Amino acid sequence: MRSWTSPIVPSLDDLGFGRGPAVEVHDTATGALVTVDPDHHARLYVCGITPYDATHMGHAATYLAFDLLQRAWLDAGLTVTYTQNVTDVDDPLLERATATGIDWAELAENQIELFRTDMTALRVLAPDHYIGAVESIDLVVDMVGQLDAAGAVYRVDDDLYFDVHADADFGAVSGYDETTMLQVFGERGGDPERAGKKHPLDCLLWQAERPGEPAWDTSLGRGRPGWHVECAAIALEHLGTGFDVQGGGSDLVFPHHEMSRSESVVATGENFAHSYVHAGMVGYDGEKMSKSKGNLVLVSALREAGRDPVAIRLALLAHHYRSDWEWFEAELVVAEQRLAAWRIAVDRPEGPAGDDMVSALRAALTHDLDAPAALRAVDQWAAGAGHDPRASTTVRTALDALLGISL
Ligand code: 5CA
Ligand code: ZN
Repeated sequence: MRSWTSPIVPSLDDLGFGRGPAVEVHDTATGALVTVDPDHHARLYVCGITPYDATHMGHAATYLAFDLLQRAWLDAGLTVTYTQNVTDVDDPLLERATATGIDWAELAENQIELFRTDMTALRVLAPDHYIGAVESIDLVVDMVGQLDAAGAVYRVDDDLYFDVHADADFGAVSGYDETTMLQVFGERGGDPERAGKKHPLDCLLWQAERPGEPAWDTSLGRGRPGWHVECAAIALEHLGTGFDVQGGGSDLVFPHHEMSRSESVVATGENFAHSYVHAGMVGYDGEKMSKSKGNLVLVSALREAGRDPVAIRLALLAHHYRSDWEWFEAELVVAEQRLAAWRIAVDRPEGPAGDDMVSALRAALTHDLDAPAALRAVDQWAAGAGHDPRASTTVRTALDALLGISL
């Protein structure tokens, strides 16, 4: 489906700063910082929205984390291929459509469009491949066929299930023990108690048509794709096996990324992603911000209230991407003040040389995307005095290139 338009990323190399260092990020599967220094071409997959209540600050924070990763890669001289999906048919979307009396496809289209507008306003880099589940049904059918050929598919009534233990390394992403897996699976869309399954953790690949729900005629029967295989099939088609980073919020570690990885490994016999990178959860009113809890702060509502999207972006950047944190209105006020101070500082005809700040920004961001440390380095530059007439150009370029902040 149509993506949105990326902002132009200026080059620090063009200003004589050379290339930034290789990028290190935290990999959930190994629990270690790993250098993501692919051979000149980085391939990234980030799990996209389920379009029924976009875009809250938690979504925005997650997409911003992977925006920083891409900016650090670009600064290091890599080209990036970025794929993101849209879960444009799934239980929560259909439930919301039924509850509100809006056609599910129309609800999805409206929310996807709102998401595109929010991402554009926040200057988030657009995916090269922005792919919906509905337009990927053939891919899913093919992948279920590959899994079937590997002997990893079985039927419960007319639904098709993946035998997770067909993958000897099932559990490699989360590292959870079985008790934890069972509990989390039940909480996050799984069906551990369904009778007829070979193992309670086995997950749905294809769901046969239910009355009143959308369904597609395929060789698997009339029905719709399961969630995990959707992302697996889209990632493999648009990035190939062994891509660099599978990303999303930490709520997707298990079962979603675990299952997608196992399905891909069993279907292809090859590695799925090299690293699994997860953003922390943003809360509000003492709970995880989520559509189901209804405690949302929407980017579009803040924009409509006249808040500067650059300040919204800056407020999100004040938190390390891996931390869990809670949104407070006061954060936006602090960000607006910070932005005003930076704008005054770059409007000076001359200022302290920006070279140290560029080095500090690069060091912070290539070390597990430490945006808060990067912001402190800019604060320090803005508070200083000096006589470099190029300072403003350097700082504007660095902030735009590495943080996506245009002053
Ligand atoms: N469509 C699936 C992924 S395939 C999905 O999880 N959609 S979502 O709309 O619920 O979330 C979209 C993205 O935002 C996911 O990467 C998810 O991990 C992330 N996310 C959801 N809620 C939060 C939150 N409160 N804080 C941070 N990130 C969140
Ligand atoms: Zn996904």
